[in-house]
Amino acid sequence: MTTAVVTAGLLGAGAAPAAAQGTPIGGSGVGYYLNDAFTGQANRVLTYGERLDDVHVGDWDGNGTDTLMVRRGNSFYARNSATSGPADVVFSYGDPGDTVLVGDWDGNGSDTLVVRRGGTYFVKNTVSTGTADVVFSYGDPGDTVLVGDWDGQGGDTLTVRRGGRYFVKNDLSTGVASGEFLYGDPGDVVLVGRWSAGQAGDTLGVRRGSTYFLRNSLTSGVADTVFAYGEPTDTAFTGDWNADGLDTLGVRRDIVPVPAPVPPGRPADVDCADFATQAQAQAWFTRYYPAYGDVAGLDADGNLRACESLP
Ligand SMILES: [Ca+2]
Ligand SMILES: [Ca+2]
Ligand SMILES: [Ca+2]
Ligand SMILES: [Ca+2]
Repeated sequence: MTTAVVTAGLLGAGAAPAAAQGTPIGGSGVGYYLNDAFTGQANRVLTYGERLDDVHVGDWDGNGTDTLMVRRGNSFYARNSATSGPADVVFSYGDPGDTVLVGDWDGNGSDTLVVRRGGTYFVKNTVSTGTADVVFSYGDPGDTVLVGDWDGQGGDTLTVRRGGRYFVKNDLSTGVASGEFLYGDPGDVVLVGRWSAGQAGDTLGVRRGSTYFLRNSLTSGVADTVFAYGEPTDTAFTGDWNADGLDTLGVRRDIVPVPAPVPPGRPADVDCADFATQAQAQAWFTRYYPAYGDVAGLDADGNLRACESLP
């Protein structure tokens, strides 16, 4: 691997679509809080799957928005909208114990799966059942890898992480890294995304508690954007929820699952005075919002937080 440092703005501002992170979200829970901006407040709230599901993020239908996919064994359940509801696509790939990564391996704008076995990667370019389209090798079998469009030329490739050191590769072939740099601390939780319009491809961010430090180039240096989001116990992930080409944050939270099925008919009318706390009002709102919208008028300003005047 080379020791060359990747320079900022190498390729200028590209129009490459943002790519979701390639590794599973991790964590547990059925609650997902997505934010289209680097602010503290979610603007999309949904539930999906079951609390112990393995979950991936990607643009399964190539329409520019990233959404969720649940994995159970070697079966995959993808939904194409960032709302609560059933899977749109169900298929099988690999074996139940395989390590799976998500990316746009052929650069056509839609995300699909790679099964990783050691240092060998089995690429599938459609979200469908079948055999691998491409097989390649990279790095060492024990390496931690990140997926992204590092050069902004379209198409996701791998970066190997060893502690706080990153080895970027811009094609899906065996060979030396294209660049190498240091960022953050060896133990940091790392996120991948295209955070700003001025950067060509994907770069890194690190998470410490509920604070996020985003860097807009694949170089060593201080963060360009620092913000707080969610709770330290949340599991964080990234994606482009609104198809504007920029990746932002989402968190997975272990909320009390929505009782299923939602009772038929319009739920009994309530107002903010019926709840002692904002959390109680929010629980009611979260339960009924997917099926009925803000039927009780608890969210006057439309930010998906109910009865914000309550303690
Ligand atoms: Ca999509
Ligand atoms: Ca693709
Ligand atoms: Ca690329
Ligand atoms: Ca976006």
